[in-house]
Amino acid sequence: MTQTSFVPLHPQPVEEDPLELMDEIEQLKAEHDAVLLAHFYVNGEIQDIADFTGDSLKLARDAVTVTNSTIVFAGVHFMAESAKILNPAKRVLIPDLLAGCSLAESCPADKLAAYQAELRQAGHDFETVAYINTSAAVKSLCDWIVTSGNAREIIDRVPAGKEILFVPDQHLGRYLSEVTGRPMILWPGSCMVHEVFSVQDLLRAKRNNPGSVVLAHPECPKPILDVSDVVGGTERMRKYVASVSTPTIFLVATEANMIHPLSLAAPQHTYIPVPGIMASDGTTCACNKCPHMSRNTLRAVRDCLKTGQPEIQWQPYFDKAQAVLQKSLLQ
Ligand code: CIZ
Repeated sequence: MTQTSFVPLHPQPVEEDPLELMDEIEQLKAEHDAVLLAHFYVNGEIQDIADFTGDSLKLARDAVTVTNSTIVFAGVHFMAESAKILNPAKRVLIPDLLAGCSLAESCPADKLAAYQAELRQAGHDFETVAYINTSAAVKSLCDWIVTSGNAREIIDRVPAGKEILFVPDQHLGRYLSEVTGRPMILWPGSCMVHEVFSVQDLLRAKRNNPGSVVLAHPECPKPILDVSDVVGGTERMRKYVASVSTPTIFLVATEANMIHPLSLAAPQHTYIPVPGIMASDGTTCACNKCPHMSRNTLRAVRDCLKTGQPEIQWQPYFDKAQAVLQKSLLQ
């Protein structure tokens, strides 16, 4: 009988010890004068070894305070791009260049420019407010940039006589229009993670967890927000749970990795990711995990520090985007 050796169809990457990877990252950071920034939506193990964690607003503000020559941004592309735009002299690395964003993809710069021209032609006198989840090319076409953390404050700065074109998240725009009382023309984009929550499952979860409190991100559609108790971005969620001392069950309608910083900020509570409780076999469903954020692995962080790639390169439209980002996030 001939001996055949087993060849896997797709070679699997060799498992690496997470603790060794963490040590290697620490060493490479020191060697390359690098600092690691991690968004609340990346894997907890990366948040644990980061120098700074937070939402886009906090991380953009942290990035301008660092003295290191290299910034590694564990997040998605538009976040690393914003860090580069605000720190042109620094080298900005992103662990995986393919870490994109469904919202940013829903609003290409050429389509936005055409729509703005159409609106002007039709006599609209407006300013364009973009959610930070947009490409730098889109930011360069806008008057203001908002994050979930500063949106109300920025919308108050848009002159009262102007209409507002809000891009790209229709749900966040609708919510902001309601809370600020400013009518808005909405771009029809949405986030693939926040779109998947089901009202039925959320109501069932509330019934199964008497006394629970629902935290929802304003990127969720209105029917979810209508049955939620606290609506806010990730930093607001974190501050909210920390302000409650009585152990509480929180049902969390946002990216599932957010449970990590919430548990660190207020370990006395129980956190249940909203879609997780609806899986019929009792396991956690992964549909509330952003596939782009998940590209940030310890191995990818290590490799980008080791090779200096992928690096965010300065683009001609960054100059215009810089002025908008600075006035919106730093002033
Ligand atoms: O602002 C951010 O970082 C995003 C995208 C969401 C949030 O609420 O933190």
